[in-house]
Amino acid sequence: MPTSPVVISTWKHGLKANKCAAKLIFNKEKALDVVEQGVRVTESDPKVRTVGYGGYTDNLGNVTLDAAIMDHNNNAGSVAYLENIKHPISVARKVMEKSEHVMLAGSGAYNFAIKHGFKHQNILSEESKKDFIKWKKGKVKNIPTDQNHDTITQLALDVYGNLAGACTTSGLAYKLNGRVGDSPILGSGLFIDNNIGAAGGTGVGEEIMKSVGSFLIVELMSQGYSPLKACEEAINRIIKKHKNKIKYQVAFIALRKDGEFGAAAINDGFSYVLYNKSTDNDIYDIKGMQKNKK
Ligand code: SD4
Repeated sequence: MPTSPVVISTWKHGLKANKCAAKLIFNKEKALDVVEQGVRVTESDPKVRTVGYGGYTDNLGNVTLDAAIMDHNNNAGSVAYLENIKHPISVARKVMEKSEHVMLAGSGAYNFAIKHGFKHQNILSEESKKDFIKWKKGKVKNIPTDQNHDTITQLALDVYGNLAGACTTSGLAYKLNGRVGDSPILGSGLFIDNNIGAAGGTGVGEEIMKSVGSFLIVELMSQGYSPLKACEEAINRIIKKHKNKIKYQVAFIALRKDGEFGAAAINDGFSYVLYNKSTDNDIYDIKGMQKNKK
């Protein structure tokens, strides 16, 4: 019997990506193709300042991209510190399908992409260049939270009952050159177990990596936690480790094999977009779990 499809994406800006993915999944496309096509919408959008083309730079003025993709057969691919390629998610998929490896980084990832037909492209937008110059002059101290934590992570359950996920980001604005976040690290920014469920993260990657958040959530679901409770437990563990008020954001989304979903965040301000049999790409705002609000 066909499964009722579900697509869930992080952040309000995930709306366009979710709409694209929802259309594909409704038309019985496979979850893997759906999430790749879905997040490519965000990678192309220069208005989304922390994903793909138009993303904020690192501290040297370079746009460096991280991405990962995982399917229902436990196949995975990822790229880290990839420069001058517009669609890192598609390179990640190529790594998964055309190499014997899971992860490629830096110039190796770039050369692999070029070898497989991707075009060298300048992905530094005029706006990101101007912002970098302002930041260099000390005119920009902090990027507002809502503009600096918007990795797109998208999870999908297709009509065949299979799960897949993708996440893609330019990482933290003005990060130290060479910094890689959670997004390309399997189990941190993304994890899929087709027998259980899928999970993905967004926000400060250092915290997500140290808690191996996405793997934790899938593992908790395998122990009987609902997707919501599993996301809350992963967030709570981060909160508990910090005695002081946490000013930054970390958020997780989860999707179980049966279509049940959940999300949780440290602070207010996180939202996700959902498509399923009862919701047509509606945006849901999440209340932060931290008691001592920033
Ligand atoms: C990272 N989690 O590189 C990603 C990007 C993000 O706040 O969500 N930025 O840490």
